[in-house]
Amino acid sequence: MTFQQAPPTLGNQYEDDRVLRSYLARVFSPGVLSEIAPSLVEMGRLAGAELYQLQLADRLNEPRLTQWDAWGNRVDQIELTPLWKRAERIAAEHGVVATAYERKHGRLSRVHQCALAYLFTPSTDIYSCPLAMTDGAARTLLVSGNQKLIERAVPHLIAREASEFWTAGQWMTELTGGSDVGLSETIAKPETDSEFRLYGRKWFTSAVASQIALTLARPEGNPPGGRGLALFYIETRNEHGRPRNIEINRLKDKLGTRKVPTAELTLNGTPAQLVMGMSDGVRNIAPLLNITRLWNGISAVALMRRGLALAFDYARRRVAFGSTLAEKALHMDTLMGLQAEAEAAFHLAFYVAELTGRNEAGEINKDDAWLLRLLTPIMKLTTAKQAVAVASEVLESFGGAGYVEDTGLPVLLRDSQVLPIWEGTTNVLALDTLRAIAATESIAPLVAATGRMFESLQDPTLLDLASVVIAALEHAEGWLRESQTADRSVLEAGARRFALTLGRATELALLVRHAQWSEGIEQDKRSTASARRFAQAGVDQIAT
Ligand code: MFK
Repeated sequence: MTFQQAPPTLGNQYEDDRVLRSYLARVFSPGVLSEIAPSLVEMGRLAGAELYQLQLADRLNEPRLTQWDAWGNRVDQIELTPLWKRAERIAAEHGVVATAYERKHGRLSRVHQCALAYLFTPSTDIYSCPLAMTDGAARTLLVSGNQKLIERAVPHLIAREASEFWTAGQWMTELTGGSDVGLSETIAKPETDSEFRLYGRKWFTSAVASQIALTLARPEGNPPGGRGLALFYIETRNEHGRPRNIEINRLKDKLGTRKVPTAELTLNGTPAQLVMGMSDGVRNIAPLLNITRLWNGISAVALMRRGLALAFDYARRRVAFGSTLAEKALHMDTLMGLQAEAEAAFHLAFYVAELTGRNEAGEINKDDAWLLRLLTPIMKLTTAKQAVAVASEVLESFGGAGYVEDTGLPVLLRDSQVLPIWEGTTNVLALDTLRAIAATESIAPLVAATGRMFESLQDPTLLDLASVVIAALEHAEGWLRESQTADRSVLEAGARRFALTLGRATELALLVRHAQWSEGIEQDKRSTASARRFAQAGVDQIAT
């Protein structure tokens, strides 16, 4: 009766993260890295200590909706949990959105911001959801050129003072569906040229406590379909904190992301301003989709990293059959397989962050712009699938403890499971991959980009792994050529396998490039080991 199991613990989540630190050392100059390092050390400290403890203590709390006050007034107030209130303050003060817009380090500011988000996310129970939408809304407004709305909202969306900080919602999904957004039924009735009132029901609106939202609605008389929708800006509450002709009907009872107040809404004459154009709402909201898809990928790698940090720590503490789990070859073989998946996913997510930063800084050429458009859905769908698989194995690596709620472990799996669903399911994004390729009808720029990644390879193992990438991309190219001449259904049926093949091949290419650098500069062969292990799990998914 004297045995007591030590729980897993976390250290500084930046200092302990070999993959993040090695990557940042490659992409940043030493001078810039020393400038940004204090922000990362501090976020790593918070994530491993104060926020993690608060997260465990907050485990049973959930947001609460109060629809009526004691005197019969409709108030529709949302009370967030203590963890989320703290997370909002920390996110603002540490610039988890702002860093990307302040551009202190040019195009690499996006990478710095994603590194902050990566550290922050796993200890804040998906507070990354409102932050992703806030970031996406800022980007969408800036791209829209609507000066009035830019001046009104963007300073709040990127504020560092918590009292000034606003978050944004992205209200797209209706009862007609979350994927086929063109079916949306919400109607916009004009009051002036730019001011409208919206009438309709939004069925799945995440983070409904936000101060503003971007949404789609059909101006009266517009044709059906995505082109007939227009993009609108809403300020959700009046000066008394009451919803502006918005009824919050209920909060969703979801498998995971339980801290996120996801709601069903009725818009009953909600005042809204036109952001740009009286049509093409789907195209105009695309910058928001692409930013939230980037956040989805960063969150996927962040959750994988958290699971593995706990699993590796626990392996050193847990004794079974005469030694610690860390001394068991089979246990460590299992964890190293997961590590390889997480590491490969990390490099793809951060590569898309690099491309996003270059695009935002106006420093991108035509081929890389195409690559960004192609790799954003591919990265989102590939990393999301990896996150679910890794989370499931992480729970198993704890045995029964991984299945018990008050260890704080099961939430990793439940929260990961949202990643392939929201922001475009795997199949919808696989079809988006075909849409992205339509202009070139080939993947030649991706083949050229991976070829450039292999230019300085010397290690024979890495050269072998490069040939795995080349073979997978050749197979994918051949399949694309053949399928383009066949019935459209052939192309669509294979789209998921095609997209996953491109995703895994690009992950391997990036990992191989990094491994060569790490061997040369850091004398570290761990990335090479991960690359080899990742390739063994399979890259080419195409069925002929
Ligand atoms: C952890 C953090 C993660 C963040 C959490 C945020 C939580 C938010 C929760 C949610 O709100 S989830 C709901 C998110 N919804 C989606 O992601 C929608 C999924 N469905 C799609 O993405 C469909 O593919 C789409 C709605 C875009 C299809 O609609 P349409 O009307 O059939 O689109 P169409 O006609 O193919 O494209 C219209 C235009 O948009 C085209 O341009 P053009 O007008 O110039 O021809 C497209 O090229 C363009 N477009 C579409 N997707 C694009 C894009 N452009 C750039 N990037 C894209 N991704």
